[in-house]
Amino acid sequence: MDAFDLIIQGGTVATASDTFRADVGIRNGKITALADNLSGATRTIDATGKLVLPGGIESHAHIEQESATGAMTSDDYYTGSVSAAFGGNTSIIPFAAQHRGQSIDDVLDLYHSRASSKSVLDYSFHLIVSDPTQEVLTKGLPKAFEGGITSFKVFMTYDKMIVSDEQMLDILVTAREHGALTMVHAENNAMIKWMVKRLIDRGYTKPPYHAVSHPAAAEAEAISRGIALASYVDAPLLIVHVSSEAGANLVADARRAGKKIFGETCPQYLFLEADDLDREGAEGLKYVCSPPLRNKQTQEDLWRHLQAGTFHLYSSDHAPYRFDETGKLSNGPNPPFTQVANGMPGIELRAPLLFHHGVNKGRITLNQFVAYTSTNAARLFGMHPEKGTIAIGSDADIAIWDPALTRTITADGMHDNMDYTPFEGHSLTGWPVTVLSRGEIIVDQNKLYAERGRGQFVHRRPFDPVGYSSPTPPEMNPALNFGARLLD
Ligand code: DUC
Ligand code: ZN
Ligand code: ZN
Repeated sequence: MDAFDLIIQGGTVATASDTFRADVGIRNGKITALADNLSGATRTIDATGKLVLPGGIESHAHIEQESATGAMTSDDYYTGSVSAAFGGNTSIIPFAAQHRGQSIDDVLDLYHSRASSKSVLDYSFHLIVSDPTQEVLTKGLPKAFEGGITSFKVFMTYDKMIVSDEQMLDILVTAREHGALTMVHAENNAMIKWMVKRLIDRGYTKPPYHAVSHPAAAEAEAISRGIALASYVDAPLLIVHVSSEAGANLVADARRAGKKIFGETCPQYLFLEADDLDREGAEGLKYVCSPPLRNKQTQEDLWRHLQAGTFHLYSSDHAPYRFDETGKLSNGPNPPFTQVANGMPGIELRAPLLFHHGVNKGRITLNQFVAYTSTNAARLFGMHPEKGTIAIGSDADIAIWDPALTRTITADGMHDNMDYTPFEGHSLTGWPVTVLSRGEIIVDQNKLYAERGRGQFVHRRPFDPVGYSSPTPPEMNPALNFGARLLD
């Protein structure tokens, strides 16, 4: 019998820490050898001149998810995962959203059923908690953790999703007790609503006013408050989709102070800008997302923070709504900015954009690229080392990249269920050409080989705070004799 099912020969392997020449031997879906000149396989892939990287882990995507206003994303778990695979990803962690009145059990049953029959990639979910009743805090969330869902998101804005500061403290403490990671959409609801009203009252309804109504100050206030709440109960907190310099500075300050605060930014804040909202006719609606696009200076500020290590994650925030009556135009051909679904697609382009603008332009190293697109997510979300690296014993989740391949982005060339891409016409060098999931070739030379529903649920471990110690005990400790175990 052959020693390996598959050998990837002649490539350059890169992990979050090292770059080296090695063949990769795969057996039973796992990496079993890394060495020069491996032989004895049923099948070989010639990776000469190519990069052999851990498959990407897309940890922020909205797939087959209803928003609070009822809008359904255009991608289901099939098209969303296929698009992710063509972008070099091998795992996805979309959101399972609780809307008020729903039990956590029902939410998870629904999302498990949506994903299991369709996803071509391995998957998990972050739970969105919008209704933290006693039942949810004491039964629903603990059961979700036991079921391998060890992270969830809360919103500090949107009337139908927002949690109060008290509710957020309840969730943070519950998460801390179980070893879960809380994620937060941090924007100040009152500041946004106040400005929205003033704008609409004065007739400012076009897409650019979406950005005006969601100022960086609203993000900074909420990030600052989120950090204060999490620090108060000594719980870890991940600030998702940081879009402003003020927000990034707050994350950096908290990290410098040794707090268990983590940050994420997204391609749209590095590669697009608020001027895109001012495109001809209704085109600007394609660029409405929250937090909104900022300006060129902010792009530079966020790059600086990415280079400096402020952020752990770089995620697409894929939130696909088509440019038709099922999506962006569901309230007519020219809706005011308040009546358009928030979000844009990007799951397929996340990693290629960072490769081109980051690695090729010398802004980040190849190893940082691997960390941002894969390893850090695996670590933060309890999937490492099965996922997120190339090591003996890890799952053979691998993306083989051609660093010299240049392609121009078109909506037609994407594999999602969208009718536009906000990156139309951008030319990028460096693309994944072959993608393996647990040793199985699922994408090769622009062709899909994956069966619908082949993806497996990843039962994630708790968030591991080792190495992220907090320097001071929480101020509230003395008052917590009644429940000290919550903060032990
Ligand atoms: N938050 C997200 O994370 N994505 C889309 C819209 C939003 O508010
Ligand atoms: Zn959000
Ligand atoms: Zn999102």
